[in-house]
Amino acid sequence: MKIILVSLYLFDNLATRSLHAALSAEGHDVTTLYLKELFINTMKAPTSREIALFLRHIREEKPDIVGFSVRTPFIRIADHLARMIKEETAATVFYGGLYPTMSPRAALAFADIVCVGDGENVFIQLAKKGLTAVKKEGLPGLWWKHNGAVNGSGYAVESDVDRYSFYAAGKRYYIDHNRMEMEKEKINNRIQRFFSTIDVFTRGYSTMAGRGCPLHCSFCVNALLKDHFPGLDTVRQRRTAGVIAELQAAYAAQHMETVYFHDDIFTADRAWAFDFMTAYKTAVGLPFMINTHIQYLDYDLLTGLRDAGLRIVKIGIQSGSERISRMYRRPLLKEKLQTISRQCRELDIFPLYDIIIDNPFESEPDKKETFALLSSLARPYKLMMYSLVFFPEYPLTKYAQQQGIPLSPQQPEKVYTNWYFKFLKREAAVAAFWHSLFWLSQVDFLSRRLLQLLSRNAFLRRYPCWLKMYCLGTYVFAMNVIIEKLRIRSIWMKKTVSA
Ligand code: B12
Ligand code: SF4
Repeated sequence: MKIILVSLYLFDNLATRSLHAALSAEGHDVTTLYLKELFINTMKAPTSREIALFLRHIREEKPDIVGFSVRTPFIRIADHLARMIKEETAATVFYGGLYPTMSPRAALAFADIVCVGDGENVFIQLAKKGLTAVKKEGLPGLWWKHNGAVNGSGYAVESDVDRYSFYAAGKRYYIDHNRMEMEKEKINNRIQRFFSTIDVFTRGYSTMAGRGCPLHCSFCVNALLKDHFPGLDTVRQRRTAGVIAELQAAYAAQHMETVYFHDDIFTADRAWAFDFMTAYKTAVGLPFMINTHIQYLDYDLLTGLRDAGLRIVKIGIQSGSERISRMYRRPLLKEKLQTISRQCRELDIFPLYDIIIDNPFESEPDKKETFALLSSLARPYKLMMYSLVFFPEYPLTKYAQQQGIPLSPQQPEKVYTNWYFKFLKREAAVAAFWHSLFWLSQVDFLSRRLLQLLSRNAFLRRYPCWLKMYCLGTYVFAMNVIIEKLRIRSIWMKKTVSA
């Protein structure tokens, strides 16, 4: 069967890579079409030329199925493309990913069929037996519409995540900057890459060593998945040997310089993490990055991971306020965070901290607490600020609706358009003041004393544009970007053992 998989705003999408590998292994003719790359803060809608390139490719290839991987922010773009594909070709449009998993009925407005849950086995069965047969027999996780009524049921869950690899060789096309190329390196824009966070000077390889998260924060899909699908294993960890084999195959083909582990919490299973780091150090030995939460981190883990090649650790803080952290259903553990930040400095591990802003429940004292926490962390670190998005159905969204809180004038528009914090957006003076201070807290060459003085300045609080201009318009911004890039480059370049 001829299949085209579509990834929106994410070259290197792990979901389409896993599906590509699984379907190719079954002998299908699979291509992945990447429409636009993710560049936080600079993403724009596809141009008419990019859409034309996309549609022309689909018309020429004449696939049997076009499978879109859809996350909520990109549903409008997916729907637009799906409508055009159905008008111009005979292909079946198949949606999978978190949007149809959360809202299968809404997803069926434009898709012919949708997948709820993990897609590998569902897609394999569909491609093997054909649509008519699977509709007749039923297939858990496959939903469709017939005469206006929604058919299908259930959630597809892959308990043996070792069965599939994220490494997929095969045909890929990348569309961005009004061009289509078969190699993503040919299409990347150097200026955008310079401003991207971590992969500036290196060839990185993304993967996951497990799926799922032991926590259930109220603004995250993991809370919802656990409510919707009871019995779903909290974390589905892959076996060490499988991950190592994948990385070795990828290295043989791509000679990557770094590895990004995108697991929600890489260190969720401590025993597995120790087992993995020993094997990784000898078999792979490339510098790597992980995401984690400090509840799942300690000095022994950090030391072992550093020895195996850990260079960058992404830690979600989200808020320094106890009250807001309770609302987010997350342990805050301030003192542990302060200790871990010092240990990262001692071990030469570079931390990236995530913070959520624009929460309508947050008051000025909450923001002050966040600033105090950021100011107490050992530098260097990089701060990633994300504007809170109330995704449909999420526990925090339901809570806000119950409380009658006006989410924001742009909601729900923001769900589909605003994927990130824009520094120069219009915001209330108090918010602008504290957000600028958050940003400044990461700048190494501004003393903590100076930051404290700024935070008490009534003039700046009233006219925070001066502070914002200071963040952006002066040498502080430029210097910080340059120092940060040089530092991240030097961190990545420190190899553990030669691979
Ligand atoms: C890793 C990750 C990232 C990485 C991606 C790295 C990479 N190279 O792929 C990075 C950091 C780049 C990233 C970026 C973003 N992310 Co993110 N990310 C995740 C995370 C932690 C895991 C996603 C993942 O890859 N899982 C592994 C794959 C295999 O699982 P999967 O995606 O669910 O795919 C399976 C099924 O859904 C299904 N499936 C998927 N596609 C298809 C297609 C078909 C046809 C079929 C049949 C099945 C199918 O089968 C797949 C295999 O089993 C999730 C949280 C989570 N736990 O899910 C958030 C999450 C997906 N991210 C989210 C967001 C908001 C973003 C950003 C918008 C953030 C931003 N401000 O820019 C961007 C958007 C990027 C994009 N264009 O999609 C949200 C999406 C919310 C929503 N309701 O859709 C999530 C759910 C977190 C949250 N807040 O709840 N992210
Ligand atoms: S720790 Fe991160 S991935 Fe896990 S539930 Fe919370 S926000 Fe989601």
